Amino acid sequence: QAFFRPITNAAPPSPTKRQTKISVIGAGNVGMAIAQTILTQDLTDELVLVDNKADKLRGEMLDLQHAAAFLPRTKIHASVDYAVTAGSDLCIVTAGARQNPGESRLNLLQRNLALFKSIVPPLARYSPQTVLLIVSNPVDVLTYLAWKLSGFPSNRVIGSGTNLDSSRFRFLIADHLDVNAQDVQAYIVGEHGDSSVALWSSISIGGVPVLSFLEKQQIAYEKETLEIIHKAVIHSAYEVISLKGYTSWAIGYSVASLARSILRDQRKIHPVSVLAKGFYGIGDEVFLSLPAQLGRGGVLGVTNVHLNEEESQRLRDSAKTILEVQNQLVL
Ligand code: 6V0
Repeated sequence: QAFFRPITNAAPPSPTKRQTKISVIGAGNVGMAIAQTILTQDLTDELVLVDNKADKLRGEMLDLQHAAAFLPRTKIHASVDYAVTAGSDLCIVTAGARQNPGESRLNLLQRNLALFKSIVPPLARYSPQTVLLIVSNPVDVLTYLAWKLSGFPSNRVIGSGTNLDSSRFRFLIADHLDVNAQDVQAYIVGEHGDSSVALWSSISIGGVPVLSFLEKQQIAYEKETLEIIHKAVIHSAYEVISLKGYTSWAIGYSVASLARSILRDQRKIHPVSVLAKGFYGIGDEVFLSLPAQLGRGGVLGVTNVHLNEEESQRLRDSAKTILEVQNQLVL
């Protein structure tokens, strides 16, 4: 006897309602923080986890499934086999090799390249229409590699880039001025790393452009103070890692915000890593963060923010830094 008795004359469910599916590759600290934020924010109908450590993966899957009574209903699957990702709308890659003591960043990158060769082609094969969102570091170069390895158009390959750095930046400015970080419009662009660029000239709070306001009111501001805030942003990841061993919560929220903008077609602007060739005087095939509008098709466009001469130069230098690493890779 069935638990529910079916109602008579029921119409079948509408065939037009599409279910959304997100796959997260790498069930480590970052992948799991992203997965849990996606679940609590009800962003998908189906969530898939993939990792190469079968036991840990199953443990993480069960642990999330056991929260079912407290969460919106989401089907959660996990497998070491990429077939489980078939038909994903969004694939988020957080798998990464850990840096060995004394290992150079370049050597680590070379190992991550080998790893991406085993991850990206099957993702692209099982979900040819998916948007790829890369989180593993160094994120800009790995996003470039994912673009090459997938053969996807560049609008469907995105790196989480400086979306997180910009949130740290907005937090620090908000904290400094005692305002709400959501009212602070401020972008860090360029490399997700030491050569990132803070766009001071375009910062506004509640619609008030900050630097020109200070100048008009003849309020002196120290350039060093601005530099200290930017340096604090660059230093934040190192600080969190030295204190707790890894970063997770902020990157979890940061990537969930990108997933929402993409899957819910929010057309929201995020500083993320995109193919930068042709923008702001960058002539090379390099991925770095620019304020980009995100929607169902991935990257819809890049905002034409006004950069002053110093900011443009720093952005081109940042592109050069990434390119130098990229060119040393043996593909
Ligand atoms: P972690 O906790 O070591 O997790 C990595 C996971 O990847 C582990 O569970 C591994 O088992 C798994 N893995 C390794 N190889 C494979 C493979 N071949 N196939 C499938 N899974 C595999 O690291 P953590 O989660 O802390 O960090 C993951 C990555 O995110 C690192 O590269 C970080 O540097 C990067 N981050 C990027 C940020 C950004 O803003 N872009 C922010 C934080 C971390």
